Amino acid sequence: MFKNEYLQGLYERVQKRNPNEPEFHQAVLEVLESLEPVIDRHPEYIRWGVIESIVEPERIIKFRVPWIDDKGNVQVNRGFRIQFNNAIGPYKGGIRFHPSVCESIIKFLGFEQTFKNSLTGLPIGGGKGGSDFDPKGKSDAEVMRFCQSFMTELQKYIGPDIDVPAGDIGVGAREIGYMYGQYKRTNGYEAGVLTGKGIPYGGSLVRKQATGFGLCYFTNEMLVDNGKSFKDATVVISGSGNVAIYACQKATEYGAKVVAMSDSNGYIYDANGIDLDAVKQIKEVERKRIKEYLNFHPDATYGEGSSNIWKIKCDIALPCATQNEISAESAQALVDNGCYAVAEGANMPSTPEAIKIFQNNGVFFGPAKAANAGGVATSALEMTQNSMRYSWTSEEVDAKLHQIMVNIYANASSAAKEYGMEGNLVAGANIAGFIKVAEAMLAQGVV
Ligand code: NDP
Ligand code: 2IT
Repeated sequence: MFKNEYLQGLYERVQKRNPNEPEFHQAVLEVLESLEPVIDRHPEYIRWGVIESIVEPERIIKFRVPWIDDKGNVQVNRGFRIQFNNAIGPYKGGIRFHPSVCESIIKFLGFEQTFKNSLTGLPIGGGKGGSDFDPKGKSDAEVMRFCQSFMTELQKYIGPDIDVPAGDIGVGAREIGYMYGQYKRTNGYEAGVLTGKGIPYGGSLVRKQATGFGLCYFTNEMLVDNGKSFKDATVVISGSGNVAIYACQKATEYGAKVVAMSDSNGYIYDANGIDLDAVKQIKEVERKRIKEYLNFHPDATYGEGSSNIWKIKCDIALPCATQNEISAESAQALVDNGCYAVAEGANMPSTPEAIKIFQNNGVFFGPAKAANAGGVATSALEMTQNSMRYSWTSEEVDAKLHQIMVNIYANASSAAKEYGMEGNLVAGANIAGFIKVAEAMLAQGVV
């Protein structure tokens, strides 16, 4: 699998040490593959065990989260926070509430977050957390009690200069608000301990939009660099949550027509272009299923099965739902239908086989670590504003976000070129993200 014997051995050790964690293995394999040319030039990374250390989380916190539902029954969930790497700044990364959450998923997310955060150019380390709690169908009061119990334990381990959680799947402004309230009850006022807060109590303008907007800023750079643009392009976006909604908004502002969105049950297709106000009403206000879109637009169509969205003909695909949502078969369908660009809003949405199909067919491919870094970058801008006790305007935050995404594209592209893999942004993002963390680890002493 690897040309380099050391990397082969290391990958086998990672598999053995972390049994039954396929998502974590997948994320590590992709990074290690990108590092083959790097360690030829930097034997010190092996000599000083830097790569060996980087694949091992600094700390894994795993805890019980008991809470009481509306019927008075005790429910018990499991909470996680994985503090992966703080070589360049406090641990930083989202919290995911979804029934599929387990150690493998939080570990892959924390691992990738380390390199993503490095790519932003801002001083943030990598971490991730979550719970197997399912917010779907729960009352606000149940979500509040769950968040309070979750934070009662988590607050022991976080702080504005230690570890700064934020949102991810199933965690938006409502959940962040409840968790922040509980943190304040236990520790007193500390604005910078969480990001993605509501605007009235220390949140940053544009944080809500940042991942989706940033994805489109990145994609625009990638398209323009290859003689294409969003203008008049047909776009398919999976998911209909935070990232998908604001990707749809920005792609449309760039002149594209977004024709399909989805949730975990199925997808909607609207040949006239998605009516985003309807999607926002269904998802952000009513918290209902995407199928409800037909009540707003009876001329649109609904199909069961979220992966069928990839069979729709499009120029550009923006996967914004979840890991491994694009299989080899879906990737082939996209290629066969003439799709020429894919950029990942979700974390690790393309399987390794899908990525190979895109790369072998000349599809411009923007990997998650680079393409979706706008969310965490704006979280870091929220931390900055909290520290300054000051707020920037929307225009100021948006301009900084835009510049960060332009820089990420430029750095990932130039790292790919420098290491002989021009155009391969997977390798470029992994290498550029890795080198900064590796140098920081070496400089600070490795043990
Ligand atoms: P949301 O909870 O707001 O939305 C998630 C969307 O994805 C929903 O439409 C959901 O459908 C769908 N989805 C979730 N799980 C699955 C699944 N197993 N199968 C099919 N569809 C699924 O989350 P976000 O928009 O915040 O996150 C989406 C992705 O973007 C995730 O991969 C996240 O890690 C990543 N990301 C998020 C950032 C952020 O700032 N929020 C930053 C960078 C990356 P349903 O409602 O049916 O569950
Ligand atoms: O995957 C991600 O980058 C996020 N969920 C955002 C993390 C953050 O700290 O804003």
